[in-house]
Amino acid sequence: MTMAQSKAPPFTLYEYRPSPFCIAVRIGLNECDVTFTPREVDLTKPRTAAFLKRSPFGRLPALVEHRPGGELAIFESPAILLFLAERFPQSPLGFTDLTARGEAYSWLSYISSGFAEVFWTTFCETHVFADIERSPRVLARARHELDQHLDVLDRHLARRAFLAGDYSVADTLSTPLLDLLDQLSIDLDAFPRVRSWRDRLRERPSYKSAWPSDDD
Ligand SMILES: N[C@@H](CCC(=O)N[C@@H](CS)C(=O)NCC(=O)O)C(=O)O
Repeated sequence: MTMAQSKAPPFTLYEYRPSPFCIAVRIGLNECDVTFTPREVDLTKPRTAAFLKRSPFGRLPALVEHRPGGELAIFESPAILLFLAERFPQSPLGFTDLTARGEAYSWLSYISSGFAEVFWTTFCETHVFADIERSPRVLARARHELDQHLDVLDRHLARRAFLAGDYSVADTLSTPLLDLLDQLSIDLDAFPRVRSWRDRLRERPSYKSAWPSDDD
């Protein structure tokens, strides 16, 4: 359980704790000061029919809001974060105006597609695939592309503290991915503004309380 009690209806987060997408949703819930029940799903076991109703492809995270008339289930981390931004407009995830909304949508979309794609290719080639599945050519190309993405991000962040100006859902989704950069031996000295951005994200209370305690 996390953060202070809120008046919001209860939520259940179905998660796989090491997943950066699940950690991003935890951070998002914390930003909204929402309490939730965590439910770890064992990825090695078949998903139950009840779970597949909530997340049709069996993937994590999935967030359920329990309402008097039934439940609302949302899957895909970007959709969950956008839902939280709309559901809790006064929270730091809420949009101040249409401009903020448009910019946050753009950056969230980019992080969840372009950035995540090249990031995962690099990550799988170095940490997930067995030796026989690895391709030095694919890895070299993905690493090169990842450096290009980081370079664009670094220049973008020269003029702003966060991706869309103010803190937004795009930063929430980025945070756990930035954490994993260390495992890819990426030298952030070459991208100092990305490093400062990551430091700012790590300073947020929502980040510090995103990891479950043993009591959870
Ligand atoms: N695009 C999805 C990705 C979710 C995802 O890939 N989750 C992984 C854990 S990191 C998962 O559920 N894997 C199990 C499976 O695909 O069956 C999101 O952002 O929520």
